[in-house]
Order: sequence, then C-alpha cells, then structure tokens
Amino acid sequence: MVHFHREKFVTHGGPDGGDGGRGADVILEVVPTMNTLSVFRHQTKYLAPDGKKGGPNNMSGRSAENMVIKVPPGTIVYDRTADKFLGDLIGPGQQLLLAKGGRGGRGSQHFATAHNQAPRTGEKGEPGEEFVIRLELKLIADVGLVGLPNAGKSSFLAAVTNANPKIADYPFTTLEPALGVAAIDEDNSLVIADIPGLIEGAHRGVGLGFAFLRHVQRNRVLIHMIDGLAEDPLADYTQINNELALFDPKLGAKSQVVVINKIDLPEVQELMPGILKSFKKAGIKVMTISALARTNVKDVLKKVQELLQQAPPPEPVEAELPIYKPDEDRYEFRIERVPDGWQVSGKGIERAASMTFWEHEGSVRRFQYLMKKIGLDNALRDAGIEEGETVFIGEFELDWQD
Ligand SMILES: Nc1nc2c(ncn2[C@@H]2O[C@H](COP(=O)(O)OP(=O)(O)OP(=O)(O)O)[C@@H](O)[C@H]2O)c(=O)[nH]1
Ligand SMILES: [Mg+2]
Repeated sequence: MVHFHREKFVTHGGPDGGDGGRGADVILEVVPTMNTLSVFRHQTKYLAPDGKKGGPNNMSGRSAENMVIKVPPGTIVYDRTADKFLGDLIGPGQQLLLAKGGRGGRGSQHFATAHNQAPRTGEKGEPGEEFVIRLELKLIADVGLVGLPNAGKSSFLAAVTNANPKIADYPFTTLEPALGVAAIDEDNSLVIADIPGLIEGAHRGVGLGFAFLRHVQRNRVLIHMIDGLAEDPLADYTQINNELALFDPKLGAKSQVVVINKIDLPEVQELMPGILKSFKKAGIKVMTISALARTNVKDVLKKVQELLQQAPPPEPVEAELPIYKPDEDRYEFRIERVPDGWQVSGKGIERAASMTFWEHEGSVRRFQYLMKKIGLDNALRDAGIEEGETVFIGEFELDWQD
C-alpha cells in the first residue's frame, strides 16, 4: 500500500502504507487413511489464495493460510513439465512444499529515505509459483502376494482380509495391484497387496511386469503362493524368484512365506508328499493351505508377522526430499532483437517487472536501478538500442530513453 499517515493536527504524516501479506504455499501432505489418487480425477487445478493487502498505519496484510492437499502414503511427485522427480511421500503427516506463495509487496513505509520523505511508491507482491505435477502412487503394503497367475493369491486375500477381489478360474484375473487389510487382533492389522500374476519375463516388463514389481519393492515380506495343482511347483517357485531377483536383487532377498495352495482338492492331497519332498530337498520351508476352505490361513499370517518383526523398515525408493534453494543466477537475462524492439528474458528481471507499479515513479526508478545494477542497461546499449525503441520484458513494454 502507498499511503501517507493522516492524523488530526499532524500536518505532514510520513508514509505509512503497510506490507502485503504473503501468499499461501501449496503443500502436499500424507494422510494415512487415503489409498487412492482418485480425488485428483475430479479436481486437477489448485489455486492457493493471495495474502491480504496492506493497510494504512503501517498495518501489514494478513498472510494467506497455506493450502494443504491430501495425498495417500506412497505418492511420488514429479514436475510434469521438466519431468523431474520432486519428492516421495511415505509417512503419515509428511509434507512436500510444492509451490511457495509470493512474498507480500512492501508498503510505502519502507521507501522513505533521507532525500525522499514522501515516497509515492510501494511494491507489488511477488508472483507465486505455478507447477504442473504428475502424481504416481506406489502402494505401501507391508506384505505382498506374489506367484504365477491362477495360484490363488486373490482367493487368499479374500480369505484373510476385508477385500473383495475378483477370483476366477483363468490366469490374469487380477489386473491391478490392490490392498486388503487383515485384522490380526484388536490392535494389529496387516496391509496385504494382491499383485497380479507374474510371468516369465516380468522383470523385462512382460505382462506389465514393471508396473507390478515396482509395488513389490515396497513390501517388506512376501507371501509366495504356489498352485498345488501345478505340474512342477518347485519350478514355478524358482521361476518367480528369478523374476524378482532379475528385476532387483533386493526383491529376491526379501523374506518369503512359501505357501502351497489348494490342499482341499483330493488331487493335490495325492500330489502333496512328492511336492513336500522336492521342496525339502531344495532346503525350502513351506506351508500348506486351502484359500478356498480357509485351512491354515491364519498360520500364514502369524508367520508373516513373525518375519515382519525381523524385516528391515521400508526404504524410500528415492532418497531424500528436495530442498528448495534460491536460483543462483536469478538475474541472468537474454536480449533478442525482435521486429518492433528488443526482447529481454530472464526469470529474475521478469519477476521484478511484474512487481513494479509502473504508474509510480519511485517504483519505476527502483526498476531502473536494478537494470543498471545487473548490467542490463549496458548490455542493451552494447546491443545497439536506440532512443525511443521498445524493450519487452515479460508482458511489459518499456520505452528506451537514454
Ligand atoms: N479348490 C481350490 N481352488 C482354489 C483355491 N484357491 C484358489 N482356487 C481357485 O483357483 C482359481 C484362481 O484363483 P485366484 O484367487 O483368482 O488366483 P490368482 O492367483 O489371484 O490369479 P491371477 O489373479 O490370475 O494371478 C479360481 O478358480 C479359484 O477358485 C483353493 O484353495 N482351493
Ligand atoms: Mg488374482
């Protein structure tokens, strides 16, 4: 605000225009109860409010309240335009500062000097930041269900959790990873991810393998489900483990509960002694269950819990949150000859132009001073600018008077 102090009996009050309030920051925050990004289908644009204007009597405007956008745990944030990773949001309450609100413009109170006691100048608020972002969700489940298609992974999830996945007698029934929550007791529950069936070549992306294996990276313990009806269960087991290890050695090293399913079927019961023998020979401990009849399923959860207690905590896939730093070359600029004048571009100078009140002489003088200080003046002269030509800076047009 540009304002002069006015009081009865005070003839010449000093400048007393207050500062503007700062604009709101846009912040992403993890809310543990969310588990999809579906809200962003409906709302795709978020505009944080401006700060309030400054008032007379040096009254600063109120800063705007920050805008907090809720996201589920496991959200990965990219700057879409630059295709740059911005952050990985995992823990409850974790925040990522996306766009900083602009600083409020300084009011006229700041512009009085020994020479100019009555400055008719103020400053506009700093422009805020604007971003196009891309959000990706990596499900965070402590436990992942892996195995070949049709092994009975979704049936197991349905047996032990509140989830209601599609189950069918053909491979590739599950097309997208999904979560279920298994209640262990009053205080404890396990989040289990049903991963679509993995096939040979999954580590190279076959059968959408990349998309699925990325989810498995976040799991701390795996339930490896094997179809008791398979021709060679041990070969199936080896194949899945190969795919895991080829995609990421750390995946291959995760603890597993190996489970042979469908023991309710008489054929499987007949095959079982042979199956158990082959696994024992290979030194692999297995559990046997029926997801359909819910036989032994609770024992699997108990074993999983035991392993979870020993498993390392989940590690973020990308290491750290980025830290916002001021641009080092804020006032770098470029000059270009254009048909009707000279185009000056540069983030800092464009920002300064947008913060200038062109109708106030003092504000314009400040801008001119900046042009001189960063060498833009001389650069334009060197480039051959002539009296009366137009200089374009951002959306502004200035007349060049030497
Ligand atoms: N008899 C019997 N059939 C089962 C059992 N578990 C699963 N099935 C059957 O096996 C078939 C595949 O089960 P799903 O749970 O869909 O298998 P999945 O591993 O999720 O399969 P994909 O999603 O395709 O990878 C279905 O017809 C199930 O009814 C079981 O314990 N006993
Ligand atoms: Mg399934």
